[in-house]
Amino acid sequence: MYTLLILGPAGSGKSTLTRTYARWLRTEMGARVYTINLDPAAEYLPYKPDYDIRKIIDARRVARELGLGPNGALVKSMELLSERLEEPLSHIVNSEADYVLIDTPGQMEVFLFRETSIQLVDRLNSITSHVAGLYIIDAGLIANPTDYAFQLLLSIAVQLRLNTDIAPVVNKADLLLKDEEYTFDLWGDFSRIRRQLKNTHSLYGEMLYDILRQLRLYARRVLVPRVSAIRGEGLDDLHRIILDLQCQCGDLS
Ligand SMILES: Nc1nc2c(ncn2[C@@H]2O[C@H](COP(=O)(O)OP(=O)(O)OP(=O)(O)O)[C@@H](O)[C@H]2O)c(=O)[nH]1
Ligand SMILES: [Mg+2]
Repeated sequence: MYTLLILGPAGSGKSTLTRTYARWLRTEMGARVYTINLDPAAEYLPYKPDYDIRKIIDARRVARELGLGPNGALVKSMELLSERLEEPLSHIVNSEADYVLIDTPGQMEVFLFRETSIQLVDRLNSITSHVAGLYIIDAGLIANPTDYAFQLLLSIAVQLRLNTDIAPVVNKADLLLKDEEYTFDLWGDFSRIRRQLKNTHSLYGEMLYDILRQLRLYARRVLVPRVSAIRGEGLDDLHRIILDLQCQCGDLS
């Protein structure tokens, strides 16, 4: 049983990718897939999850009952999730699925910065054979090299935080221009971005320049797949990278 956490900033396409990749795994791979919505504040989901946390924790109800604002309610919901983690976990065990896709909360920081995310990963590691994550980068947010570098930096930060392999994935590839300047090969892109940063002569540029040098050493994946969750494109490449994450051979090509 391979568990995949779908992580990323608000609106990057986590839920749409959960829907599309689950469908692809079922139809193309004949895999048994179990989808989980872990966002207690989700108003609308583009798919029907097999397990929905809102059945036991609904952020809007928490807000009403405790007189909290939207963020306060989400924080409280995460505390409640920590207490009731065994419930979704028992469903995962019983599902006997090949792949478990966990669609995480839109407010990424509320999930990541709290103990809940660490507890979840620890428990998933004890009940499933492999746990990894995707960090979804919104193609609409990488118009310039520093923005792209910053997103890659965040994906490493998430990897550090969760102590789990995380692969960055660019979603909404349908929004990328045809003459896109990135190669989506980290080695090539890092070198190019660093060259550009070096010429900016700003403290920010210099910092990022140095950080990128380190980043090259720690990036778990070299190739960044580009997908369009809405069009269902790029899923073969995505799947290959997800399988590679399982490989313990250390080959990052
Ligand atoms: N153009 C384009 N839009 C997309 C793609 N994937 C998702 N979207 C759109 O991006 C918006 C957000 O998609 P969601 O799947 O809800 O994103 P999310 O990360 O789950 O959002 P939150 O959970 O609210 O943080 C929706 O309007 C989607 O239709 C894509 O591949 N291409
Ligand atoms: Mg979502």
